[in-house]
Amino acid sequence: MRKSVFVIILLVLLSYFFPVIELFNFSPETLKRYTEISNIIINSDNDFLKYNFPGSGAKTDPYVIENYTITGPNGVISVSNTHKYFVIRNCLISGSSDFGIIISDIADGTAIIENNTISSCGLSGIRFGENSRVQGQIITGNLLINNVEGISIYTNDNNIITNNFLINNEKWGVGLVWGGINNTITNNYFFSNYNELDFTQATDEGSGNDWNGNYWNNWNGFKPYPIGGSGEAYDYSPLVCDDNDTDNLVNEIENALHCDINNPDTDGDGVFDGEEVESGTDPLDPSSFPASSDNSEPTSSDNSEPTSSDNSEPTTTISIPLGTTTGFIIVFVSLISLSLLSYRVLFRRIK
Ligand SMILES: [Ca+2]
Ligand SMILES: [Ca+2]
Ligand SMILES: [Ca+2]
Ligand SMILES: [Ca+2]
Repeated sequence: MRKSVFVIILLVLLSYFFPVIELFNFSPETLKRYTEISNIIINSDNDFLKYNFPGSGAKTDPYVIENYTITGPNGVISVSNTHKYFVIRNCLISGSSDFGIIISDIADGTAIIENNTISSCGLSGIRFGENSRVQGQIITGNLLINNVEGISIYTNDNNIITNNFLINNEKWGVGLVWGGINNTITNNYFFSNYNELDFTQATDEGSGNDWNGNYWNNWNGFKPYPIGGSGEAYDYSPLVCDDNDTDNLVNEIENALHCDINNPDTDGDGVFDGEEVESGTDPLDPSSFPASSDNSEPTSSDNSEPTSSDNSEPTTTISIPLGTTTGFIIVFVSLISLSLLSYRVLFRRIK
């Protein structure tokens, strides 16, 4: 009896050190819509048939790869060597060791990648592959958050990247790498994707690409906004957006993340929404906040009442809650004491 109590206590304490990383803060009702799958690998037109996707692959009736959840280091949607038309839509992909979605060598203008949520990938959330032809495709309405790179297009032309949310990706929100011409990158929302080399949120190593009309949270207000990389590109008409509650997160991004546009601290943990998103913590989860932040008292000066977070369906990822340093020390000491105690109890039993 005592032993099992100790085991339970130990498990609870261990879970503090090795917390479960919840991938998506979706309601159970919403999750019913999705099918879990380990990955989707299409390497020929015939491979579309293996998965029984709806559609026929015609331009007017593309294959629809929709409503899948894919998690873990081997989780990816990969499409290559195809001529059929297809759409990848409303998928949730998280934690891949390299790519969320990778496309290589497909027929021009055959792919639409829309409204997916892709987070915590070790390389690119979406990549159009190196040394392969991926041209005239559309990437729209996706949320790319906490990846190393948001969207990376390698040496390819005429792609359209629009209405995406590029949030807190480490190297860049969008990168046109090793070249690429006549790509259009417009009406996207860039927040805190800082390229360590030049502190801009995007990079362009090609020429003739159109970067006009995006939102950049670090734009200084003087046109134009410079894009990094050798292409010397600029956004000549950056978007200006409203931030109702002045938490540094504009309304459009708050809506994309299901935050409250009129409450600077949606989850009431004392840290503003903008700071949470910039730190990679969850603005909808009061147990997730930046480890360094002192959230002993709310930083919100207006005392708007906490939102009941209605029944919106959050799309943001949840990062690992680490707690405070003090909490860490207390738990560490308790864990050691309890381990010693349970060892002594077990040892006595055996004797
Ligand atoms: Ca705001
Ligand atoms: Ca807010
Ligand atoms: Ca908060
Ligand atoms: Ca939080």
